[in-house]
Amino acid sequence: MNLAILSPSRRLPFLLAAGIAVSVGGIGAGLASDHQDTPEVELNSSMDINDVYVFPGSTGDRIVLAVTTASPIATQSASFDPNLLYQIKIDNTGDAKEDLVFQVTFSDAAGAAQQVSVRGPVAPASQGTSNTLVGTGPLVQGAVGVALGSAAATQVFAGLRGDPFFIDLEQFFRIVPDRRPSTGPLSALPVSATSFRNPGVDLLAPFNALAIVIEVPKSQLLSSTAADAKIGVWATISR
Ligand SMILES: [Ca+2]
Repeated sequence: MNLAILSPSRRLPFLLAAGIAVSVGGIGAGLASDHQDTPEVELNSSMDINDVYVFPGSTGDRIVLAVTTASPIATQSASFDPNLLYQIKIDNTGDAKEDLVFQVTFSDAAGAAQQVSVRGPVAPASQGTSNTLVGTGPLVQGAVGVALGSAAATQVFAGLRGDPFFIDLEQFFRIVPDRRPSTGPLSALPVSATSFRNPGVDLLAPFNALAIVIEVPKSQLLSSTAADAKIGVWATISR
C-alpha cells in the first residue's frame, strides 16, 4: 500500500467534529472525526488526531477514553512527540467547555524506551485553545507499550496498536468519486457504485496507529449522580 496515497485520502470522508457526546449510563451514538485538516498537521503526523473513542470499561462502573494519532503507520516502531501535549477533554456540564482534562506527555526517547505521563482527571488551568500543563491531580507514569496504573483507579496504555478505524475506502470513492485523491490507484477506480460492499474491505487493516487509552471510574468524570448523566469528550494536541 502506498502511504502517500492512503494518507490524504482518508481525511476526505470525515468532515464532522472530532468529539463524542455519550451517556455514561449506556454508551450512545457519537460523531465521527476529521483529521489532516491543516497544513501543519499534514506535515507532522504526530500532531494528527485520527479518532476519539469512548466505550464501557472492564467493569460496569468504569469507562474508557481513547485517542489514536499518526495513522497510517506501516512499521512496528513509532514514537509519540515529546514536544507535544496530548489531551483528552471532558465536558460534564453540557456547555461544550471542558471541566476536566487528561494531560499526556512523553519523554524524549524512541520506541519502547519512551515513558508516558498521564495527569488527570484534573480541572484545566483554562478552557479553550490556551493549554498549559497542570502540575496537580492523579499521575500515572511508566513505559509505553504496557498497561500502567491500577485496575481500581486509573489504567493507562500508550503505544502502537492496529488502527481500529474501519473504512472501505475504495468503495467509498466508487460511490463518491469527486472525493478521490488526484493521484495513485485510488484516483482511478474503474467501477462506480451506489452502495457499500457486504462484507466491506477495510483499507486500514494493515496499518497501525499510536494510541492513548485511559480507563477510569465513571464517577471521576461526572458532575452528577443522575442515571442519565452525560459527558462530552474530545481530544487536542498542543505545543
Ligand atoms: Ca463544561
